Amino acid sequence: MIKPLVDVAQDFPILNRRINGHRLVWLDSAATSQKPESVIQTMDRFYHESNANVLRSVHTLADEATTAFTDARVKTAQFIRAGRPEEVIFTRGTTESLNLVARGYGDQAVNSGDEIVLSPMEHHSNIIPWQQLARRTGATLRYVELAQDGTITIDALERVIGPRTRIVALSRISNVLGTINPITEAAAMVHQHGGVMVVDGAQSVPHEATAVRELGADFLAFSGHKMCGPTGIGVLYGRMELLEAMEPVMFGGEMISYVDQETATWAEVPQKFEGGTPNIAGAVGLGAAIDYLAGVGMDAIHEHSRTLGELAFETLKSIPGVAVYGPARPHAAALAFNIDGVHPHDVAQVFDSLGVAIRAGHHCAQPLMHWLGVGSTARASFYLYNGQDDVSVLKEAILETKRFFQR
Ligand code: 7TS
Repeated sequence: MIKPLVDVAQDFPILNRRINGHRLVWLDSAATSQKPESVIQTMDRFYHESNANVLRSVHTLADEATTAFTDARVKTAQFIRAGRPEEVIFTRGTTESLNLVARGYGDQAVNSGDEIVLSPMEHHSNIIPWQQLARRTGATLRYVELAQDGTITIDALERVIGPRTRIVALSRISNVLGTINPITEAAAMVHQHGGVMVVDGAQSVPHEATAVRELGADFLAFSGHKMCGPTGIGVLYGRMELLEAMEPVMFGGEMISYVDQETATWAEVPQKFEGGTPNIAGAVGLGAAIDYLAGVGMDAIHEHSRTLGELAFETLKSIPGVAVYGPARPHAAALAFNIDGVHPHDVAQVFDSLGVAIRAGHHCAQPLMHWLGVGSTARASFYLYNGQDDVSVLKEAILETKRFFQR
């Protein structure tokens, strides 16, 4: 019996809620995770006791707030094994981080005739910034071909990565198929041609131990809210020499060194990219989320997510009239499926009546929906507060949905 990794009732008060007369079963963590009590309390304490703006004033609260904010950056850097804290730039989330790379790095490094390599399984936020970059520069987008089970093979990477490739941008883990992509191999190929590897870690950083340099990531984007942290805070990691060469894209207070009426010079990295008052409480909350995840252990979380993902895959595969997408194994914590003859939105509606929260739709991955040949899917996703019970509830909810629509 696979149990949740944590004391759910104590750590996640929201999961004690009852929805439509049933225990809330949260199978929508790929959209956003629930927040542990420790994160909620840390943010509460920050606003109750230490709130002030950071990196400017010298009074006691400013000092406390600045220390808390700076500590959060240090914790985040250690969590992904960055070389130094300054390689962590705080953003609003994965979307903003990827836009920042495409603008700040892409506009300088990419020229007409260059190629940007993506995959059809990318989230829209790892496609559209590159489409826009290609438009601005005259570069070409190339898509790696997916194998039948939705995986990316080394051969397929070799076919698209070449001397013209300036950027390869791939998710480490798909938010729809649960595929775990061969980033290290892709990075080695693009590095051979002098290009850079951009990793969308929105689904992977919450679920596996991340070591950016071993992974081969030159840039890594992720969001706090999918890893037990608050919304509105995210990270762009970048290798220091790339960040130093990169242009800022948000201009204003705190990102400058010297300003006169006509010109300005930039502050050092990371302040250069963090114009304006940052999301201080968000960063502090992210620090608390990292403490919480590290306390449980990222290797244990990875094992748990994979075990539940694979169990759910097998369980759903054995139900007649249910299509399950993505590889059997390794299968990460997100699982897309359809029930024959029932629209995914109707599936989600019946599930909600049973207290089960899933997402239905295109999951911000329309090119992947085209590749799958469907308009949309239902999706269940798991995290450390889910257990085998929840896989059983998922199966029961599917059987109930089938009965409901057969009546
Ligand atoms: N990349 C991936 C792989 C994602 O799963 C998401 C969010 C993003 C980027 C964007 O992250 P954001 O925090 O900037 O919004 N994915 C989902 C999802 O699957 N359902 O809701 C949001």
